[in-house]
Amino acid sequence: MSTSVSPAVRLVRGDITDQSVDVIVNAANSSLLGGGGVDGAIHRRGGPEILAACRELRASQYGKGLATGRAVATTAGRLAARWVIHTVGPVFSGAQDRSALLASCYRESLHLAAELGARSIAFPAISTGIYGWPMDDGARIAVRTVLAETVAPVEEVRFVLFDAHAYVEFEEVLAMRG
Ligand code: AR6
Repeated sequence: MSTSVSPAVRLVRGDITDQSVDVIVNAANSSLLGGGGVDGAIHRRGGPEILAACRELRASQYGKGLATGRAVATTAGRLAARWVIHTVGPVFSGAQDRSALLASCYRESLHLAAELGARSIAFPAISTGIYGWPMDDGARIAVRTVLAETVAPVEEVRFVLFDAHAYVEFEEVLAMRG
């Protein structure tokens, strides 16, 4: 009999570019050509190889850019990871429920990581910065989505939270198991 288990979830306070994991997830935009926040930090620290790979993806498969909720992998350049998975979170809207798109970012990234053979993956709190998503709801969607997935060989999912507020929100949600 085989048993299917969700990956172990860990919370870490810090900078995602410091993490030693197989996959670092980037909160990108659909251009895939860089930006601020996590995106800026990953390209700065990871070096030009990542941007070159992104440009190639744009030229070959994503002429119009990567759609919101989707995920795509590149080299991690100089980062201590094997791959960067770029995903495009939704911009928060009070008028329209875009939660399914945010959940899709986590789900697609996890499944792509599993396809690559990754055992560990680090996520930032996608959409909770420049894209304006409230941290409590962003944390709920992130934790629920990850706990609902079975994605062997991924064994560890690390949420890397930049500040104390984000850490506390994720801690609360995780204590309630989503
Ligand atoms: N490590 C971990 N978390 C971080 C880091 C870091 N180095 N830097 C910021 N955060 P954001 P978004 C936190 O804005 O909201 C870019 O321009 C931050 O405090 O990076 O999805 C892209 O190109 C927040 O909680 O991503 C897009 O245009 C969370 O990470 C747009 O921003 C996400 O913040 C995407 O916006």
